[in-house]
Amino acid sequence: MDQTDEQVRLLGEDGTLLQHDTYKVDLTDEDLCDLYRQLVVVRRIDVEGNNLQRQGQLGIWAPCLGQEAAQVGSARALRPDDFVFPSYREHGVVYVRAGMEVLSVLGLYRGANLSGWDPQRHKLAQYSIPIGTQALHAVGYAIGAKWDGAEVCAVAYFGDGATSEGDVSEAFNFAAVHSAPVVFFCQNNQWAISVPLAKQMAGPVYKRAFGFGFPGVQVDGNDVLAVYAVTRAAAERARDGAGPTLIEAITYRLGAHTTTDDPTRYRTSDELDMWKAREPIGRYRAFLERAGLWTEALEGEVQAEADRVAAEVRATVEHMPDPPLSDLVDHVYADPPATLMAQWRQLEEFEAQFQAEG
Ligand SMILES: Cc1ncc(C[n+]2csc(CCOP(=O)(O)OP(=O)(O)O)c2C)c(N)n1
Ligand SMILES: [Mg+2]
Repeated sequence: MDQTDEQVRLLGEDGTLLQHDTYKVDLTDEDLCDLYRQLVVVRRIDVEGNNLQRQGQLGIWAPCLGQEAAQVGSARALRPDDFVFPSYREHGVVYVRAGMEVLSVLGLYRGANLSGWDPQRHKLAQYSIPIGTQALHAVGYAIGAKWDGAEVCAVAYFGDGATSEGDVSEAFNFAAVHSAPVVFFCQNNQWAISVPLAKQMAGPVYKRAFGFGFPGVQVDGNDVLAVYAVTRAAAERARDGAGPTLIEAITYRLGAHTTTDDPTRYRTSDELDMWKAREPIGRYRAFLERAGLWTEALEGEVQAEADRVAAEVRATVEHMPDPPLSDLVDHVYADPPATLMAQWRQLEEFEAQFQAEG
């Protein structure tokens, strides 16, 4: 992977399969169809997340609408023993890696758990809300794995806005100096809440890697096959001991930043329409049709699976119990300080009043 100005693409916007000298599609027909299922199911989970928030069942939701190919393609390229460090929008990564463990993500956004999954179970760290911090976590993990002689890589997912944080640059530098087996996966969705790309940077993200001493590659993030191929190569490179890679996946956040945000206040409908026309699932379906793999039967199976998952999401989320109040103070300190315990006792007394009132 040499420095290049080229954006890697394997699918034309009409679904035509493109030839590439370095990156090839080597998935079986079955895998190609399964990829479609995952894209459709992830979009459906995301739609349910939005709906459940609007119905008062979730406190907030961060939609991944439009970013399904970047997430599903990259996550599918990893091995079970690689370790993933997501930000807060990677529902597609979670679904591919951990299946219905994605329910824990909805629980997190409901306020019903504290990102309650065991990171070791699926080699998947908890969501990271402080922007960019997980890039450093991934590098630390990768350096440790290298010292242990483990043939695995760590993958850090972050956004375009995160690259304005010192943590991400520090992570790049540490990874380069230690030749850490890490893949930096930047989903450049053009916006950091209401801040457009042009106000964050004057050059493309992937080129920064060369300044730190490792390769960067830009990929069409709405092309699931290109994302898969580029991520697989970067992960193999890392596991082979050749060090980090920065992948910049060019995509677009079709939804709001979160359900608390109104993007009509800061971006034009023309821009949105342009990106809607480039959304990843229609393009991939067009590819399957051209390849003779799309059938009514496949569509029926995929939609039935999406319906089943959506029903499970709704039924589970609506019945998630409230967490115990003590979650506010548990898990914070091994030895809680007296001031915190005093506040906790005050809160208990306050709550007890209402219990007495029934
Ligand atoms: C350290 C830190 N600073 C500020 C915020 C508030 N914040 C939440 S999301 C966000 C924008 C992030 O944009 P980007 O990295 O492009 O990710 P995207 O939301 O587009 O996926 C900001 C500034 C935060 N969560 N953490
Ligand atoms: Mg962004």
